[in-house]
Amino acid sequence: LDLTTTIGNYTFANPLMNASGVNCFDKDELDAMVASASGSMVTKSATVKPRPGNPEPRYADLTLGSINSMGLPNLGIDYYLDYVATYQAAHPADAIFMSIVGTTFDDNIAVAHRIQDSDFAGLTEINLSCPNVPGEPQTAYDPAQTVKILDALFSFFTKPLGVKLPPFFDLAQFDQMAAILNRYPLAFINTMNSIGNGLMIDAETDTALIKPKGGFGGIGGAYAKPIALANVRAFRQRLNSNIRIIGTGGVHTGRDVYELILCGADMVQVGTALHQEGPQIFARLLTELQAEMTRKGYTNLPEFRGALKTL
Ligand code: RRO
Repeated sequence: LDLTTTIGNYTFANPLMNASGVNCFDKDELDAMVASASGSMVTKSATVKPRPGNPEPRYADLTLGSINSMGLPNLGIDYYLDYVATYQAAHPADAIFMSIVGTTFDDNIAVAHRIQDSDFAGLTEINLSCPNVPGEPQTAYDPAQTVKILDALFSFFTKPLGVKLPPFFDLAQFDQMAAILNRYPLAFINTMNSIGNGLMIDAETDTALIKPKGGFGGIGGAYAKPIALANVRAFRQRLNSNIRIIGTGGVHTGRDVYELILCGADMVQVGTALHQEGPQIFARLLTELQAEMTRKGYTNLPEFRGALKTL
């Protein structure tokens, strides 16, 4: 079976990778991603300066998924630029992604300049959807702010760029956001980030499971899957065909990967399940994806990408 997939001029051996924030904080975690069966990887969303993130506990697992309010802990853009420079020298043919983020407009631009001015030759994902920095809204829920940032970015940024979006829930929101995104030479979008500002409660103590923001945090895992499928499908129906889609949300099995591709995904990221199972999950997902493709008579991804049937 041929599992290759492309974004821009980059070809990947298979569509699987981590979701930013999971298994990508430091060299040890990133090296484990390199050693895994994934087709690519992305670094933790990096700010100009290192950040410690929010007070703990700031992550909890539940049977159906996870809640997190990490608060953007990261080692700073210089750390990740160093890592990818070393990686590129050792793996010149295998492109990876860097995730960047700012907590202000100016910081978004400053961190993107650091990538532009570096030797990084992979893909950049600007995170417009972090739900967990106290006092800061999720950028992409504000269309005017999204336009302002994209206008500024594309005035100087010439490397392949994509945006990480939050989930949307109304068809008018998809229309509005797709019309904005179609104005820019984006290599890809990534839909979606965690579902912002959920709340999970301990049944014995009646206490919120995580500390930051009074217990509010981003929801991932199985809870997210139908929303992720809908977001991939809705954007694939609205975006220019040259904008690729990374599908993220609720992937635990090869069937979940298959369904995101059926909705139009070019690559598929794994967050909560990767955290729970470790990087060995990629080998399992590939085996299960291949079994599902064989069961349906497909030999490559384009044969069923976007081929969702409706009634
Ligand atoms: O670090 C986080 O709290 C975090 C980020 Br930046 C994000 O984009 N999504 C998420 O669920 N957590």
